[in-house]
Order: sequence, then structure tokens, then C-alpha cells
Amino acid sequence: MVSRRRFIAGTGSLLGALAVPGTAVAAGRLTAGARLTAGTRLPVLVIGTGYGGSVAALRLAQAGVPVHMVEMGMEWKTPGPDGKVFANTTRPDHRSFWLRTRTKQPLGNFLGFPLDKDVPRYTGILDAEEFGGITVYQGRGVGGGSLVNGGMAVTPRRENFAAILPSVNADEMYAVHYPRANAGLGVHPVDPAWWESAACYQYARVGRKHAQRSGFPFVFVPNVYDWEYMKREAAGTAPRSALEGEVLYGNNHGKKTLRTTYLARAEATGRVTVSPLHKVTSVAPAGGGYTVVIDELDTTGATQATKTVTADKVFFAAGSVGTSKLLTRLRATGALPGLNGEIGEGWGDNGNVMCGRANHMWDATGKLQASMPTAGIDNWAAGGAFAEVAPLPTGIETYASFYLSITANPHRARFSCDPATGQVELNWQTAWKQPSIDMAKTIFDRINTREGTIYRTDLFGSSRIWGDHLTYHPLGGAVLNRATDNYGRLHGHPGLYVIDGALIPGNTSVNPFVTITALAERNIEEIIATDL
Ligand code: FAE
Repeated sequence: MVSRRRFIAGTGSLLGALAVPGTAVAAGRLTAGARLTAGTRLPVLVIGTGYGGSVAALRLAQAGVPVHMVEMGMEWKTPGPDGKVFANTTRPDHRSFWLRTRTKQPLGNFLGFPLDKDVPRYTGILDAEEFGGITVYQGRGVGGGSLVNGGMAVTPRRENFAAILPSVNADEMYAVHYPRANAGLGVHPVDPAWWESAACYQYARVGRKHAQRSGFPFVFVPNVYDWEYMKREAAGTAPRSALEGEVLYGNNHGKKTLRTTYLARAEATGRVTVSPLHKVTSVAPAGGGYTVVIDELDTTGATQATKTVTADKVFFAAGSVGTSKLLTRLRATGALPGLNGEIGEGWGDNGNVMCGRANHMWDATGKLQASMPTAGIDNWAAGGAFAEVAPLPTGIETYASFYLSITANPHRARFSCDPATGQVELNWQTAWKQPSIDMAKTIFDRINTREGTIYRTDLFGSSRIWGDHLTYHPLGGAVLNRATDNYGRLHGHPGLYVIDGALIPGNTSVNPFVTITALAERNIEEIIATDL
């Protein structure tokens, strides 16, 4: 139940997660499971363990190159006080948010009740990072966004690709790199026969009926969730995860995160090590390589130690926001003076906007809703919107249809840094969401007219219809072929690379992680062949 409150956070459990596994090793002799030691010289350091970083680590390791990965979030392996590693979406606790004392849930209200609550400050899994005009949600931990996302693994329509990444050869992407990424991520379509009768996808079937009755193309989209596992959840023969509403704060079962795909394979090479709770704060040239300064954090976010290492090559894979913030600051403060004026530019929100519709009583969406979306309404060509038919897994019948729309919003923001304070700002304006709302309305106004229904006004506070305050899909800030060359090599500093969502100029027309992964596959292949 949404209204249910459970508060579980013992000091013992908080302290229990402080330890970082592994043993320290001497400089230059990093092996699997080894912990990062100050003064180490590394062939390759990867900042961040999301999609881009994981692809880089695996492919470099397979090519024989030792890689050390640094991740500011935790390694999510230790069970919490309820015996589970991850908290439930309807019962956020200390594990749920990155260094907050109060939750900031994407849907902050329900049936007129505010949902947010106080939690102990902790290095939790979901970061709701606030800038002036937008809150950017991001995963924190070994596996990055794969830990918290909905697993929707969507390859953009081929005809849209030239607008997404104009300097990239589309033939090669669709013949080689998208298939490679989908295979590496474990992407599969849902079994349509099972989907048609599964109680947990009643909400999606209602979404389909409404879309099709208004003449919109309804498309199935694959996911990285293990569908056989979900069938067992539905049959009552396996512990529930997607059917227990788990997603935003991690899935205890069923989801193939990077931790079980790319990163597991990378670690299995014996050439990749990962340091969780380590945050990179600086990168600067040092005699043929780069000096990297890293803060080791405890679970309150406090710095326990500051380590300086040297790396021959550094891959920025801290996510669109993480990479952009670091590079913008390093350029403004003069630490990396060779970076060009494109750093920090071209940031977009993938046109994200949310809304709910209030259905009639005969269109129940089901009290059991699988948290993994399987479908979308594709009005991209006609109206600039692709709407994911999203779950609202509250545990009660809501009679609501809920959607996350990805729209062709034209606005792009810029990161800038005050060199005196080192503070990085993003100049996104709240009003810039209006084109996204207009594009989403091309779908939902028509459906509401056809169905005789209205928008929900109880989900985002103070009678608001649109969830226009956030994005789940930050993209850009170090755009391919502008801030970098056409393969992610940063201009001005040989041996520095960007390999994550920062390369993509603001929009992918669909959910982004397959494109981020495929682009990383393309770029690392070229970098290994040419630079190593
Ligand atoms: P990302 O996965 O964010 O990884 C960056 C990593 O770097 C993170 O683990 C950071 O903690 C770490 N980091 C940052 N700064 C530092 C630093 N200074 N030092 C050390 N480490 C650092 O980047 N996309 C889809 O395609 N389908 C979906 O269904 C979907 N659902 C989503 C739902 C939610 C709630 C959210 C938040 C996102 C969703 N996304 C979805 C977006 C997707 O997860 C996101 O585009 C990718 O994770 C971005 O991949 P990157 O490799 O760019």
C-alpha cells in the first residue's frame, strides 16, 4: 500500500556497510579484488561503472589491458535490516537516496497525500540531483543507472538515427554495435502469449486498447528483465521482485543489471578491479599520464581518505551529469587547459515528461503491476512523442494509466563553473519543458477525448497534471565530434576519453541505455585498435 510507512534503519546496519571489500596491494600490481592504493600507477582508470564504463572495462580487459574502475556509489551486495539488499519502491529507507535526509520521490504525491518522508543520510542508490530548473535522477553504485532503471531496452528506429548521432555511420551501428550491445545486455522481448493473459500486465493491455482506439501505433519494447523469472514470480514459485514493485531503489531478483552482465564478464577476465565509494575529484596532466585525485567516502558521504594515483589513460564514464560536471570544472579551474569550448554544452533531458490519466471504473489497471515496462505509444513521426506505458505499482487499484513520454524537445542547456568556488551550474529552465508537454498532449489529449477521460491531478502535487520537473535520461555535456573527436577522444589531452551518455547530444528518441552501450562498443573498438 502506498500509505504504508515502514522505518527500518539501525545504526548497526549503517555501519555494517562501511567496509570496502578487498585487500590493499602494492603500486602497479593490481589484481582482481584488490583495493586501490594511493600512489599506484595504472594503465587505465575508468571513472564510473554505468553502461559506458562497463563496456570500456570489458573490452579493454579482453584486449589484455588491466583496468581499474572507480565508483562513487556503493557495491550493493550486503543485505539491509530486512534481509534484502534493496529497498522496496513503496517503502523507501536509508538505502533509497543518495545523501538526503528526506526522500524526493519522482511521484511525490498520491490521492492528495504527500509521499516523501525523512530518512537517515546515507550513500543510497538513487540520486535526485537538483539543479535550478530540473531534478536529474541517477543511479549510484557499482552498475550505475542499471541498478535503478526500468530495464526498457529500446533500439531507436533507424530513420531517427541521423538526428541522434549525425557523425556516426548508421549502417555500422545497426549491423554491428546495436546487436552487440543488445546481446551483451541480455535484452529479450516479453513472451506475447504470456503477456496477453498475465494479471500483472493488465495496465499495459489497457494502455494498448486506449492507444489503438485513438489510432496510435502501439509497440512492444524489449527489456533486460529475466522473463522466465517473472513468470515464476507470477506463478508463485519464486520470490517476487518486479511483481513486488521493486525498481527505483533496486531489484532484489530478476533484473539483469550491469553487475550481472558486462561487469561480471569484465571481472571474470581477472584484469578489472573496482573501488566502490571512491569519487574522482580531479584529473590533471602528469608527465605522459594523468594525476587523478580520488576521495574515499564512508556511508555518510564523508571523506575518509584522499588518494592520488597516476593513470596512463582515463575514461570519463561518470554519466552525462557526472562527466560534464567534472570536465566543466577541470576546464574552468585550468586543471585541463586543453579542453575546448564545447565542454558542458549540448545537454538535454531526452524530452522526459510524465502524466497520468484517470480511467473509468470499467478500465481497471490492476492492483498487481509488474514494474518493468513492456510497451510504448509511438507518435514520434507525427507528434514528436514516444510514450512508455509505465506501471504505477502501488499495490492497490488506482484506475490510473501512467506514462513517461520521451519527446523531441529542442532545448539544450549548458553546464558552467565558477572557478572561485568550483561550483557547477546547469542553466536548464523549467519553462523549457513546454514543448515536451505539447508533444505529449498530441497523444493524451486525443486519447482522453476518445475515451471520455481526464488527466490525473494528484501525482505531482498542487493539482499539477504534468511531471515536468525531472528527467531520468540526462544526455550530453561532452558531445561526440564536438567536445571530443568522432570516437570520444577529448580534444587537447591525448589519453583522455569520454565514453558515456555525455557524448549524446540531448536526445535518443527512445529510452537511452541501449544507444549509450552501442556507442561505447563502437568507440572502444576503434580506441583499442588505434590507441593501445
Ligand atoms: P550511469 O549509468 O549514470 O553511470 C555513471 C556512474 O558514474 C554512476 O554509477 C555514478 O555513481 C558514477 N559517478 C559519477 N560521478 C563520479 C565520480 N566523480 N567519481 C566516481 N564515480 C562517479 O551513466 N534508460 C533506459 O534505456 N531504459 C529505462 O527503462 C530507463 N529507466 C530509468 C529509470 C530511472 C529511475 C533512471 C534514473 C534512469 C533510467 N534510464 C533508463 C536511464 C539510464 O539508466 C541512463 O541513461 C544510463 O544509466 C546512463 O548510462 P551512463 O553510462 O551514461
